[in-house]
Amino acid sequence: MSSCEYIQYRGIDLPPVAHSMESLEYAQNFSVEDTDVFAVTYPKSGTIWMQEILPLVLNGGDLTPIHTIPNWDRVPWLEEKRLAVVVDQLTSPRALVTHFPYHLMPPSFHASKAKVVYVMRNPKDVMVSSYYFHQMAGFLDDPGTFDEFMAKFLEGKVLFGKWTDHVKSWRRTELGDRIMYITYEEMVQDLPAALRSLSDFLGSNLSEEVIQKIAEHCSFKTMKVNSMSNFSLVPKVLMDSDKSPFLRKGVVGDWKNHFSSEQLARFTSVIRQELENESFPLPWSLD
Ligand code: PPS
Repeated sequence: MSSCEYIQYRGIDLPPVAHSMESLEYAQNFSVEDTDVFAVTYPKSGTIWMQEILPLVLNGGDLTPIHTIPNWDRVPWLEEKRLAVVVDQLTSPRALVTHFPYHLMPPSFHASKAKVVYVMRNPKDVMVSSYYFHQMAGFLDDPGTFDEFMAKFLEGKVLFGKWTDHVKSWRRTELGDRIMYITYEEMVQDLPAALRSLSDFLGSNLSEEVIQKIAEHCSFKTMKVNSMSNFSLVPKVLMDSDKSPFLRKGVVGDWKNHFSSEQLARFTSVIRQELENESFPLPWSLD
């Protein structure tokens, strides 16, 4: 099994192709503005989908950004090296993404009124998506067998640590109406409805016509052929879509094609135990 060198940062492992100690320091010193909007996700929960959606919801449906700017520069990751390069080109209101758990957000975020869209996805599908991503991404450890990868996922020995720690960290009553929770599953089920909620949350006041237009341009099918969004501009040595495309299946419940009944029982028992004292509702059954 091939393994990669990762940067260790405050308890999490990160690939040096995207992150450096300087970029992480930059994130900590980043000056968050009140008008900023963060899409926050545990990896493989719908990050690039929100990177597609947010600029359009914020700009009234102008497609220029998704047709001319690669997603990593259009809606940069707070913790990645590219932010410092493109920060001056971002127009207000700025949209950013981050995989940071709550406690790693910079001080200026806490002092600001910036809004957060937290996207959560069924952890079983997150794990399956991540398994294939580890096969195609040359900068990540080989995942090994599905069973081996499941063990690493449940122990949190994967990028950005445990899924349960991440979702728990972002359940913050102090954020009040600055945070909106949405699930990948809701977006798959009814994207126009999800866009209406986002439009309300962000005060965009979009017409139904614009909602439908955004839904069409942010569909899996359209994003899969958009070179600004499908990572086809990335060298094959870093992302090999012949092994597995980044926009792989885009469905709910692919875990059913991968989990044995023993793996399902093990996975469910760990997640259930780690969420035992949490009161937030899960939109899907853990079983
Ligand atoms: S990353 O690496 O953390 O940025 O990955 P992330 O973007 O969070 O997650 C990738 C998964 O999201 C799916 N995806 C979509 N699904 C449905 N519709 C649209 N438009 C869409 N865009 C991205 C993508 O296919 C990955 O899921 P899987 O299950 O692997 O297909």
